[in-house]
Amino acid sequence: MKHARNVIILIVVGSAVLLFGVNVMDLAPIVASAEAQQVDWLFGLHMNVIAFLYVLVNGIMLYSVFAFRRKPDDDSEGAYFHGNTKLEIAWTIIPLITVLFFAFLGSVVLRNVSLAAPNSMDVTVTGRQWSWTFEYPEYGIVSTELNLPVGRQVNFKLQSEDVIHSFWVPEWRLKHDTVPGQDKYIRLTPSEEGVFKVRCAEMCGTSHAYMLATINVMSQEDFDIWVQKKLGVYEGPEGGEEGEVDPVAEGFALSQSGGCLACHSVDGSPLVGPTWKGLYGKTETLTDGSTVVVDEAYLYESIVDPSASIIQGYADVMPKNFGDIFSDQEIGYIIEYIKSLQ
Ligand code: HEC
Ligand SMILES: [Cu+2]
Repeated sequence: MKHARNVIILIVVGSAVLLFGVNVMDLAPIVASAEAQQVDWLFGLHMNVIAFLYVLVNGIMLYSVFAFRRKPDDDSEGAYFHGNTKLEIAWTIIPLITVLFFAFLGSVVLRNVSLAAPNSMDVTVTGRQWSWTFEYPEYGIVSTELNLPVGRQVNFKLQSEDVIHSFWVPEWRLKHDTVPGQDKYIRLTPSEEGVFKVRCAEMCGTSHAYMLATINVMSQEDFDIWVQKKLGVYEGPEGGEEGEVDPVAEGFALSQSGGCLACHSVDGSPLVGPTWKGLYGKTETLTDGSTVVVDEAYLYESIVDPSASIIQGYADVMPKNFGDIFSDQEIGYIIEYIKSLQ
């Protein structure tokens, strides 16, 4: 009885300390979606149960190791016993009920976070080695940044053009694979304005680590303005900074968000594609043996129609849809950026 009392005290105190620690530590990033709250609640409940079980198992084990260790002058054998039906039934039934209860809670949360809202907006997310693009069928827009109005549910359709990627936004508590040949759907309601990042959470080749895209969650008004600007029909007051765009800086930003820099270095080292350093004005040899001097027209063609001329020693793997993703003005900025890399 003395041992039972000691073990119970050990487990109560140990659990209290560990549960306090687990709940005080704030390891997760901020919560930026409506769904994240329920996910965090379920996750927290799991952590508490796991913390208790950890103390239960290790507490009993450590106590036994110390309390029942062999005494120096005692060479007798321990008591023999076999089986304990009540105990065995208890340690089968209790975990079974616990696991079933969590399965139930999990299915309730899953149902809640995947309910369709009446005004949800469709966005098609396409992953490819190594960039993301976002299509808004409702508006006829394609973008390399994910801009969304705060508070409106988004119905994401996830696709991949090549290998398995994973669409991951920690602040939204959202992660879902994109699988070639399949459409995956997931719903989410951004609840915080701000700038976040999409990361790829599935090792997908050389530049996997650079497969990032910027998310801007903004007010409905700002989103409407962005849509109009994208469509080229914006008539409101010109934003102050709009007049003084630095083409090279803009080109750099687009090259980064467009995923170009995952395949093209700017320091002279060849990656999957040729480096952009010193590219402008250089004479390139194509696969058919012919040569071409890199000028603006050639750069433009290489970007919108990469298959038209393949550089010797490289494969025809550059994405073919940059002409749809970028406006001619944006491609102009990228060309200015490439020209600046002498
Ligand atoms: C998946 C890798 C990949 C991505 C992403 C990519 N490229 Fe390429 N790019 C290549 C490869 C490989 C070549 C060489 C074969 C060819 O000519 O198509 C190339 C060739 C080029 C060339 C011609 C280079 C030369 O040496 O003549 C230009 C210009 C270019 N890319 C621009 C871009 C821009 C701009 C982007 C982003 C909007 C981009 N690329 C994104 C792989 C990529
Ligand atoms: Cu990826």
